[in-house]
Amino acid sequence: MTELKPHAAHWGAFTAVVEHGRLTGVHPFARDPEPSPLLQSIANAVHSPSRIDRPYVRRGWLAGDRAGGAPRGGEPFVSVSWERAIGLVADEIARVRAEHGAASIFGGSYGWSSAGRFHHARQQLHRMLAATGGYTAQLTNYSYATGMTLMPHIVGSNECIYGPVAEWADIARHARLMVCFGGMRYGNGQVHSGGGGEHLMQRTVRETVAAGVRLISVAPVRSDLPGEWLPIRPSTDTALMLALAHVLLEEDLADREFLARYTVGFEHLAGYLRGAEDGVAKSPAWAAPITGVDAERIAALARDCARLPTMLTATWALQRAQYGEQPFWMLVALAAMLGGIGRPGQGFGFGYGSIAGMGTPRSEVPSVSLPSLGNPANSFIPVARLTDMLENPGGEYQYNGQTLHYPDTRLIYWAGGNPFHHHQDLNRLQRAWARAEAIIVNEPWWTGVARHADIVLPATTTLERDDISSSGRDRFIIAMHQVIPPQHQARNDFDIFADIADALGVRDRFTEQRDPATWLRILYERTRSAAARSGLEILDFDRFWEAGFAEFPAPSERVVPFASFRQDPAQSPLRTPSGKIEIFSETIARFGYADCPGHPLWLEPREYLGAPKALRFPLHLLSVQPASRLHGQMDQGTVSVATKIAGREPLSMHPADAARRGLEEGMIVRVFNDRGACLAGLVLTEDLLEGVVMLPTGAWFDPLEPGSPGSLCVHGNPNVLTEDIGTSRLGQGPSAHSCLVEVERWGGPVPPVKVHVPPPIAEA
Ligand SMILES: Nc1nc2c(c(=O)[nH]1)N[C@H]1C(S)=C(S)[C@@H](COP(=O)(O)OP(=O)(O)OC[C@H]3O[C@@H](n4cnc5c(=O)[nH]c(N)nc54)[C@H](O)[C@@H]3O)O[C@H]1N2
Ligand SMILES: Nc1nc2c(c(=O)[nH]1)N[C@H]1C(S)=C(S)[C@@H](COP(=O)(O)OP(=O)(O)OC[C@H]3O[C@@H](n4cnc5c(=O)[nH]c(N)nc54)[C@H](O)[C@@H]3O)O[C@H]1N2
Ligand SMILES: [Mo]
Repeated sequence: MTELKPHAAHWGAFTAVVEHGRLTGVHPFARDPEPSPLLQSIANAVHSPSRIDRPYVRRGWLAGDRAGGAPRGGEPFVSVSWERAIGLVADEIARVRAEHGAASIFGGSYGWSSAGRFHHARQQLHRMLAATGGYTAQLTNYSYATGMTLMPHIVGSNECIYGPVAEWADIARHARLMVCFGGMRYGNGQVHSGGGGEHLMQRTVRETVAAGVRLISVAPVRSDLPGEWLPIRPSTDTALMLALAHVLLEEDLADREFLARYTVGFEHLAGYLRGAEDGVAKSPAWAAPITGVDAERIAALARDCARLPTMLTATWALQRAQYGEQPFWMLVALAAMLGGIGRPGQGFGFGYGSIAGMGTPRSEVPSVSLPSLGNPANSFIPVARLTDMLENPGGEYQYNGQTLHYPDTRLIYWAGGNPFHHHQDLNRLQRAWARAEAIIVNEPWWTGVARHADIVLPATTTLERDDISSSGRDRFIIAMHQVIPPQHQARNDFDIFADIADALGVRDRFTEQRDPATWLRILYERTRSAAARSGLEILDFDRFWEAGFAEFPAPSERVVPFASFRQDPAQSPLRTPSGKIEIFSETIARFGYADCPGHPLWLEPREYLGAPKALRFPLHLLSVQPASRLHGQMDQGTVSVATKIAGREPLSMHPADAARRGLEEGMIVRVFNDRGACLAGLVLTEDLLEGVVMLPTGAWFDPLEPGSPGSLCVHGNPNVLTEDIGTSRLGQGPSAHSCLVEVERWGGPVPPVKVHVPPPIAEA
């Protein structure tokens, strides 16, 4: 018997085809103009051998080892009953809180979880830990931590980063030039956080070009953007933007009126551009050797920007690098010099090439989401300071003008995220990880984080429960009907946490005495009421559930960022100290951070092609988002597997770089630096700047010797290579894109990839 059921993932809505209790296929949502090919990976991921079939405990831990002794990952697991597992978890949470305080439980649990907004693993974990006494949380995200810490100082809000940003329709109508730092990766446009009914990136870009907008992609990689490619060395965009600004200044092309009326501190930047203090004019001739972009071309681009109505954008990737504050701040300064901010389709906005739904019409109705419970511990770290925290209990550090101290972490609980996917310098993480006394993970699959845990609880996937998909960047809310029964002994995170809360005596505080069906109805109706208050009508819950989706009508008005500010800066000031755009920020200057002073400037990263270190490691590694999966999710799915070379993640390289090293297409290579090494399969392409290599994130961490930090990853996870440092003391964001490597032929026998089947299991 074949059944069809509506469902959704971060990579889109679909109809699930179910036969005899198994998912056998998916049909893309009929209303989606550009459904993601990633949908094809779901069926074999859900039914894959890499599912965790029952609760497990690391053998040494079960025998009483709490000191971390052997680094995790190298010891077999022992299966236990659900009852025993819940008891162990509850006892350990109670013990650690009693002995060390709530802040010693690290429950930040960063990660994307899955699309369903009720069974959102991370949110559910936070609610359980809050209900039972508190935990240390993580602030901001890996995506744009640095940008979102900076922007409130500069423009008073973060909409320019995550939206709403200027709409594509306005860009098409009003801009004539769009300069895209980081290009426009269509692969990234496959994904909404929370899932979405519509993917439009390719169509909107096509329509923008057809409307006569000239698109320029400034990037180390020739991206999907139709139009001109201006290749640039990674991490040097700030130098290019400074040189563009220098031309505008010296040729009197800057909009002085705009700068005077809407900004503060331009004179500081102007002095810096002219070299008032350091004697170095930030001219195109200065920027050319840094960026690899010809000086004439820089000057011509500056003149074009001044002559044509221009939109400036940068991908979030630019700020995931050391000093990542600078390109974002400088992009705002450059847009201010051009004077288009607040006009339809001009100015600046980030992330158009980073994720689905940026610049497409959206209604200002909050998405369906699970409310949080207040965290009694009131303790947090900036998201990417994970290893620093584990290494320095009590240690002092700076963050955005504050002096803070790391908590003394004893217990780590992760649900819905994978630090062995997302964190930088995994060998360093692995050593620091050994310091915790207990690590508990809920996961559907044997991912890196599950393999490096003490207690592993098998979670259901979205297909095994009812839920609702909803994203702030999409017009559709999707009913996610349960498609298949829970696989093996998997349980819903909500049920797992309800039982843990129960064992700790606070079940009702966690559940609020509601079952999942009641929660779904309540969460949906909250969004429906909010919509009604904005005059928007959507189906009631029962009709929504029956129809499989609800749709918001397209908003009647377009979003024009900074329009009211432009119209009347006195009446509609920005939420910055000056009420204006801060090209110089007194606040940031007062922090006294040499790595992020009062105005945007060029700071030389430790790792980029111009750094001394490039003599030893002469290739700049970009670990971009994978087009073939979502982060580490569905790495075992058909789409991801099809891209691998002899089972390894593909590393892209320019043919000239390959020739210099005697490498050929399809070879297995070793990618290395002084932090680690991994294997990869070589792909040659002229779509990369020479000196740059690209290895997408998401190949599951597969060390040759599990449990031995520093061991070769045989699969191709770039985070064994990346450096784990904050962007600066201001943002403290991840710096994954600042990474130099060398590549050589792998001469030896090629070890098998073992990470897509379960780790060793021992008899109890
Ligand atoms: N080098 C480098 N590293 C990067 C980046 C980069 O550009 N370069 N990008 C960074 C960015 S922007 C991000 S957002 C992060 C992403 O990092 P993560 O969000 O941590 O990556 P995911 O693989 O999506 O991890 C989500 C995990 O949740 C699990 N999961 C899914 N559904 C459920 C569920 O219902 N219950 C439970 N318990 N678990 C579930 C999945 O199996 C998966 O392992 O990576 C970051 N890391
Ligand atoms: N298919 C798929 N889509 C995804 C994701 C996924 O895992 N899979 N992840 C989602 C998530 S969580 C996020 S945060 C977004 C991330 O979105 P982004 O941060 O935009 O993603 P990246 O793919 O890291 O980089 C995008 C482009 O930036 C360029 N770039 C990198 N460094 C530099 C530089 O120094 N200078 C210039 N000029 N360009 C540079 C590269 O050309 C690269 O193609 O993607 C989202 N979309
Ligand atoms: Mo992200």
